Amino acid sequence: MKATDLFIKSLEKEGIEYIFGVPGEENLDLLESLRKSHIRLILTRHEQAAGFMAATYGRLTGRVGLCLSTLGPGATNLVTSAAYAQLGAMPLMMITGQKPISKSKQGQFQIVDVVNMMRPLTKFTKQIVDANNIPSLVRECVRLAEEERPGAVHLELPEDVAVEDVPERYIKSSYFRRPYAGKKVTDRAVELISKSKRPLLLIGAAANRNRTCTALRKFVDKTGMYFFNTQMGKGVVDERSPYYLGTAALSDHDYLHCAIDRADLIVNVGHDIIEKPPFFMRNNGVKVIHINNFSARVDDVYFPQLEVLGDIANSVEKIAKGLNNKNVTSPKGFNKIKSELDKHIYDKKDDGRFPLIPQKIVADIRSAMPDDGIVTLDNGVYKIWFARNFHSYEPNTLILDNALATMGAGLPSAIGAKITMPQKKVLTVCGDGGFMMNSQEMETAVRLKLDLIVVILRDDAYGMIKWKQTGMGFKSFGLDYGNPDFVKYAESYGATGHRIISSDHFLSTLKECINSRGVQLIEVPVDYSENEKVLIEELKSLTCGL
Ligand SMILES: Cc1ncc(C[n+]2csc(CCOP(=O)(O)OP(=O)(O)O)c2C)c(N)n1
Repeated sequence: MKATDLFIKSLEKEGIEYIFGVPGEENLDLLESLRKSHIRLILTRHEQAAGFMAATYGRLTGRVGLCLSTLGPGATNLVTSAAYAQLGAMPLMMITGQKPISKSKQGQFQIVDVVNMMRPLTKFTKQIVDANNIPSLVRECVRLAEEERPGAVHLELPEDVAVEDVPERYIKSSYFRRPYAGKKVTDRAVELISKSKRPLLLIGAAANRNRTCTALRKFVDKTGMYFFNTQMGKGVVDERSPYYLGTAALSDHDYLHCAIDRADLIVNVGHDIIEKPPFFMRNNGVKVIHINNFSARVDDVYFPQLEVLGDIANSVEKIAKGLNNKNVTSPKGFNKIKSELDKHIYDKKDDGRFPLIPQKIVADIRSAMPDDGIVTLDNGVYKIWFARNFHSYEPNTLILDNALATMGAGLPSAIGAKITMPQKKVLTVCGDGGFMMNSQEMETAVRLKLDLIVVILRDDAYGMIKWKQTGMGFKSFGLDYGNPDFVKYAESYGATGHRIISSDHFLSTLKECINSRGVQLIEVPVDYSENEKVLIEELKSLTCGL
């Protein structure tokens, strides 16, 4: 069998549905094998975007997402997506081409040591030097990418290995269960929780798995323990719950921290410090129980006193059971704080201001999107507003990156989400800066005939950095730019463009777009004076006298 046929067949046996990518001449044998396969090639306009799409597929399904590029420049373009998947714990497999190992007539043309370039960004990276190893390497890559903590893996396929003739054989995945935490440690957790006067539950990214969501929803209902989440843990438990205190948009000194500072115990389910810290641990401060698949990385801001390691859902279930006959005292301490928090965060009167304020943009998107609709975010200051003000009702319905926090991922991850879950409404929110970093993927979305809503918040600047610049007391400098006419830009791709011209116009346009076919781009002028007013001035005078 030709090596590339064996490669593609091995991927088929792993259940791979899509390969996102930009082929180069070094991938042409693989492409020919792919042509004969039922795995669908999703051709993109940039390798980075292909990586973001594949990683998002991985994030939403728990199964590895695949992307493809050529050697040298194609592979270097995958670097950011590798980091995105690796830091964000998304199962991603990258396949890159390479010149023949044995002899090449092209000298060192386009040669970069891709395998080593990928080393700090992946769980595994290897050049295939013998096609006989393809079945085991594919299995090993899929296993590693999907296993907790999920992440990125990379295989390089040189042109001469790609055409080797090899026997057909496959390696099947083994049946396995993740190890469970022992009774001694879950009993210890039960004891700490039951002795605590003001415990709080923290829900992080690794809790965003089906079984864990179910276990946590039951845990909250049963114990009445108040909870907050990290940005990547949004939606694990329905945020309409009376026990939801908020999402850590900032690491410190936000309203939510008034509650966190009063807790004497934080039960951390699934947060690890690769995501921006939701709060800082301090010596002699709050105690933390770390419940995760793996041990905590110790850090100046995170040094838990107890670690419950093993399958998270199982640990949560065991602790819930252990708490059966014990009192959890949390509700008394936090109900007043919750109503105060809600008042400060959500009760911002919309005075019909135009350009729109971020709070209004968030509220309109929430009210227009169905409960299970998926919103993906690029990276900009609006991410803080979404973290604070957007209620997620279901797991993985607010897809944002608070680990690498890269710009440019919003549109590709929305495309990846729509391909993965075509039955769901998908909307992306991008700043004008982040959108323009991968806006070429509008063509991909239009070509694939996706129904997608692209909201661009227009402030003609790198707003997030402007906010930080102001916060640091510097004068405004170096962060303003111009933009294309986004409506015409959308139309030039065959998409539909809308420009918001008044405050009420946004919600009605959103509703229209959600019920329309094709790619709908909405340009929304945004008034970011609220960043300074609320996120700097108001929080500066926050005293937590709740
Ligand atoms: C690839 C990348 N480059 C730079 C940054 C640093 N950065 C974070 S937010 C931001 C500005 C984002 O601007 P925009 O997308 O317009 O959103 P806004 O904050 O204006 O809403 C920058 C430059 C980053 N996170 N990622």
